[in-house]
Amino acid sequence: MTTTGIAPDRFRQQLSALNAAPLWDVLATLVPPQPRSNAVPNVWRWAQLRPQLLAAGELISAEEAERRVLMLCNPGIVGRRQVTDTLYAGLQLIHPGESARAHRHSQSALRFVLEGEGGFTSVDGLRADMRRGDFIVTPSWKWHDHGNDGDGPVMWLDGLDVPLVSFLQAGFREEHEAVRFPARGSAEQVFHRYGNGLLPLERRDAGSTSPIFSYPYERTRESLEQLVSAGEIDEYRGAVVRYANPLNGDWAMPSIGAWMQCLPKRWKPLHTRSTDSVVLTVVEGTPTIEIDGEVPVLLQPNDVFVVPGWRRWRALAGDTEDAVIFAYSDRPVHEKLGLYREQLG
Ligand code: 1HN
Repeated sequence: MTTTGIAPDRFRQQLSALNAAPLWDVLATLVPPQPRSNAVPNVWRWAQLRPQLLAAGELISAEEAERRVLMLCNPGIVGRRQVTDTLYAGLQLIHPGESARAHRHSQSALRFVLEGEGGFTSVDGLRADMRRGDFIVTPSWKWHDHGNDGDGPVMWLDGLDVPLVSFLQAGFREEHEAVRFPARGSAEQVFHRYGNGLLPLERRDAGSTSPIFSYPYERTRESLEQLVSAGEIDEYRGAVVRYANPLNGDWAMPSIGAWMQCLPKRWKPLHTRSTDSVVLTVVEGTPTIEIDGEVPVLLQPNDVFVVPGWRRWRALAGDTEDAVIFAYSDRPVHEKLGLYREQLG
């Protein structure tokens, strides 16, 4: 009994009927002393998923599926449609001659090309050819369709901010009337206008996503190579570059940050932890991921790995070859909200 004579259970029932509840029951979980991601560290093996993706290719066409994708489902998250608390990841397949029809949505997407020749994606009718290791952005609300002019399957990793946009209930989606958005040009045109350290004289472009939407691996690899030979190695991430928006120097996408790291062989980085959750895949070599409290995981090319936020970790190359890792995370959101924290060492 309390001083007012109400039994605690009765009190909670009365509150519940009034759609209210006592904060003191849940304060510690509502405002935890430090982040506790629902996601768990996990590896998706390319050797296991590639055959399943090809099997999907026999079950359904890209046209029927709209997007023929295997979602990567974090085993720690109920509902299993997301790879971290805020991010989505999937593996997409497109066969020669197929079309993934034009649509647009407010969710931002990235493509990281894993395998195949002749694939392409178009953003508002500007075509980007897809080669292994290329990073391609589909900005929020831009029309996009994919195709394959080659003679074998093309596969890539999709990264989207779907869970974040669902949380905000800010999602819209539209189908284009045509399968393909009318062709207008190529990603190279855009590079010549906004890349090369050159920009249009007058700034008429708004928008929070980089106008450059294709970052070919050839150029990224060259930059990493130069950093490694110049000895410009970050103690935590090796030689590292992030994909940038040339208009403001920010991340290429407003909600997802992406970068590429080259870890020299036999080199031991220091550990870090940060509030963002990271999805990574291996481009070259066979790096090991060490996360505190977990068994180290040796990765093969195209394996996908998730490091949930606020876990102390590092990625290191083996003894015989350098490793190259592509990664994306929700870091830009943490930064914009003033929530980003990291602990180095
Ligand atoms: C989407 O539009 C694509 O355009 C891929 O290729 C994956 C996952 C969720 C929602 C939209 C694409 C997607 C997606």
